[in-house]
Amino acid sequence: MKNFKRTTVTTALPYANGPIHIGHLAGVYVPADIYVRYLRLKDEDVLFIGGSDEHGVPITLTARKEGVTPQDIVDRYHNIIKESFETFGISFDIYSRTTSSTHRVLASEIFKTIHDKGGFIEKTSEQYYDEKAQQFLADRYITGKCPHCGNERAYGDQCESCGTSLSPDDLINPQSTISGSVPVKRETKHWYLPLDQHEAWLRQWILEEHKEWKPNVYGQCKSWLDMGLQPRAVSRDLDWGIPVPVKGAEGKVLYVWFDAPIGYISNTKELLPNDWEKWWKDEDTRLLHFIGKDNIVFHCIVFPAMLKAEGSYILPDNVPANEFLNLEGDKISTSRNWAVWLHEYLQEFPDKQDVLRYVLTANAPETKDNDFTWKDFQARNNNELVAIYGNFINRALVLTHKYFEGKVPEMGALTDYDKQTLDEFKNVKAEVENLLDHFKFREAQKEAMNLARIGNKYLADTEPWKLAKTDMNRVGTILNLSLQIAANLAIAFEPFLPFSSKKLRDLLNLESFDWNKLGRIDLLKIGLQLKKPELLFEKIEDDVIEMQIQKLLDTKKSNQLTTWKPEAIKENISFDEFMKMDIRVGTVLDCQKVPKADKLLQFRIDDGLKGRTILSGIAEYYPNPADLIGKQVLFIANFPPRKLRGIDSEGMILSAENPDGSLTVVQSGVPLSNGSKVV
Ligand code: B3M
Ligand code: ZN
Repeated sequence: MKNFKRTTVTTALPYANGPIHIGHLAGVYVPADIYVRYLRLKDEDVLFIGGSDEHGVPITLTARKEGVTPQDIVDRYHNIIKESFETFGISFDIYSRTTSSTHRVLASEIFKTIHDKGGFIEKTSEQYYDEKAQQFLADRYITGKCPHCGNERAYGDQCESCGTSLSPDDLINPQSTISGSVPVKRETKHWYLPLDQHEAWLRQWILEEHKEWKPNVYGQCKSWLDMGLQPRAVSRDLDWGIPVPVKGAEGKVLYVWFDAPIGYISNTKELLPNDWEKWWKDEDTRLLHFIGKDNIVFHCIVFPAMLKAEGSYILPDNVPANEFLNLEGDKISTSRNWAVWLHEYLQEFPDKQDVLRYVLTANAPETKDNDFTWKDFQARNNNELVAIYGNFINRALVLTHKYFEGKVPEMGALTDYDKQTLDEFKNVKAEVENLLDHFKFREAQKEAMNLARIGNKYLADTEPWKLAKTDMNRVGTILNLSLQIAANLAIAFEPFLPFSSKKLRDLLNLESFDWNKLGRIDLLKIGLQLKKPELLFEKIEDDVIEMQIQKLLDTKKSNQLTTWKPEAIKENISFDEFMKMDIRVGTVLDCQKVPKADKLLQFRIDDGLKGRTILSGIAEYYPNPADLIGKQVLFIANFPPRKLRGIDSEGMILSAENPDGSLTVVQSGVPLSNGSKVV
């Protein structure tokens, strides 16, 4: 690899259209933060850039729905998101936003430069226009019938019912969501980035010169390139965004995906007004984009083509994109509220940022989609952070306080076992480095945890508490070595678990702290006073986890209710067939569970005649069957009698099926005579 002088690290700019969740953190921000912290610990020159993406149609839709301005929406979410990142220790050098004036100016300048160099093509096409509202309609602003599934409220870009991607022209009976009127086609001019003209160098640059990119990234680029690139519109007819800065572009703004990646550069410029260029224009700078897999094409193909067309910028050296994180087996979804929101996590698990960071890295979706479950969260906390890392640190500190008044004891002669332990632990630095250098964060964290395992095992095997009566020199050596391992852990875990590392560093009074010291056993000087032990991690109890699981179950239930639709109607029947059925009204005289039959309820019904017994398989939905006594129900009276569990059942009680599959007995809402026919 080339020897770079500095590294610019960017993370995808989240849309300021909602808070962020664990999927964002796992896929983009935690890995990027680990990497940046690692470089900083090695004393390398690195800049970590983040910010909110504040343009685009969805933000205008949210604003319209709430009756506020798009600026109100982005102000609200920018601040929530920024705060979440800060609290989780995502150590940006700057977290700014694409509504900043610096950004507006720079994005316009870059557009103009490309424009003046002839880097765009202009094309006129027909698009839907709302004559009443006097504006062109973004795809999302048009609804109509989906040609695939018949859903009447499909959007111009997608049918949310069957998931098909659509274009507005596919919709049957299109309607404007702004005025409700039927939109008409009108000509409009737009600027396009002719990606087809960039294809040759992109092929060479990615497919030949960047074979080291992660297979998921390289593979996606290859399939885009193999399909052949098309010109892409970089302007839109919209009133929210950065105005297209050329003549004849009134009412048009830059497409959000044109301005958003420029946000990386403008945020750098905002931070370093006089010194930003070397981070973006110097060939000795290594540029890295951390993103999720849905953004690969924009970062590997579109943005590089923009930068190339502009002419003065460097291109990314790597784009370590991740796959997606699922939640308890289902895709994370904002609209279905299927997510663990960071601000909510912090309320429910205050000060446990590192636990989430740890679990998300341990399960990072680096090579395939992965699943977050609360049980796994609990297990990793209790069995790894508490039982291995925390336990080791606590024992080393407690024993030092017990036998040496909390002062680092002298190290005597090392035994073979000590040397063997040291050998194991000496490799850790090189291995963690190698893994981090290749963006293999989960493996790297596992390796750091191994260091804790080594320490934990060392203390368990040497049992210094048993030697205290006979050989204090030996106890001193064991504890010295253990404390040195603890100091190493504080360094090794700093990129992953910065809060715990800081705490551990304080406990150990560890002054000098950098990556290059990793692997050494002279980090703590003899006689150094340590602080009183404090737990690094706490056990998480079952009831806390059950509560989180219940919360998700509740969400699932309410989603089922809101997305539920009645089944399609069955085939027609004849009037005669209907007349054959004898449905009657009756009052429940008695209702109880049939002994030893989980599902059956036994009803005694007053049918206006001699009365009858009916069994019904609904016991699981009626924990208190007696509640039904006195209610008037409907039953099929001419159902052939049959024996169930030795009881004659004479008919069938009518129940309705609920969205969750449970059954409820249909009751008459008005008093009727028992035995009345339903016709
Ligand atoms: N806001 C999309 C997303 O959040 C977009 C990323 C922009 S990165 C320049 O997935
Ligand atoms: Zn559909």
